[in-house]
Amino acid sequence: MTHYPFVPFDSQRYEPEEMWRRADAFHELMDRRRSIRHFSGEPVPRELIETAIRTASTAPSGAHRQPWRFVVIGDPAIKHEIRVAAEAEERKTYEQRMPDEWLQALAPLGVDWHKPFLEIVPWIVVVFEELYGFYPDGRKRKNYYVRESVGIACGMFITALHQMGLATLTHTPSPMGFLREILGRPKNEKPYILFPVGYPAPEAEVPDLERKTLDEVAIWDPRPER
Ligand code: IYR
Repeated sequence: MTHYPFVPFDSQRYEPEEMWRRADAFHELMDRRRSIRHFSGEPVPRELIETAIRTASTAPSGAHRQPWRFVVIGDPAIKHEIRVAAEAEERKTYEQRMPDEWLQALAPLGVDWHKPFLEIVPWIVVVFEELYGFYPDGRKRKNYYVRESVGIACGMFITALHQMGLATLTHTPSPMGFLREILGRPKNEKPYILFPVGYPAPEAEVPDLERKTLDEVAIWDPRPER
């Protein structure tokens, strides 16, 4: 096994004041991010999506395998096909597969099986996890921590979109196998999540949610009795 050559780390150090400023500004920016279900059909330049994918692809990954594929759909005919297939699965999910407890959990959010945004948005980005790769001789090459790696990359994708003023939604039409077929992806790739991407519709509304407080989500130096 050869090693990567090691090079000096191009680190960035800020004065304390500047660190506070950046930390607060970034938190304020991210605290305004919301999942949006009402999109505008206004076009979004392809280059912006490219840059968001480049940013996502800087995510850390198991053994640096970068086991993500961002499949981008701008063609209205393919978007239509995705909408029809997603709504068929979602309808079954909402009407037959979801237990009552799940339906009750979703009720306050006002979501249902209708997914018109899949045809309205300028871009759909379907992220696939690459379950394994291949050696040059064709043998399967294992990937590591695929779900974790792809999840992190997706978080960075959402962040990149928000930072440039675009909106998205983490949509998981379930089961998602139809996406591999419609998009003609190979067997070693599995659909992970679908992102409709665009500008929010001017009349878009979001549920007035509260986020958990820091105390609810962060635990410092716990010392359980042993
Ligand atoms: N995948 C469905 C259902 C859904 C599930 C959860 I958990 C949500 O937070 C929202 C929706 C859908 O995308 O509608």
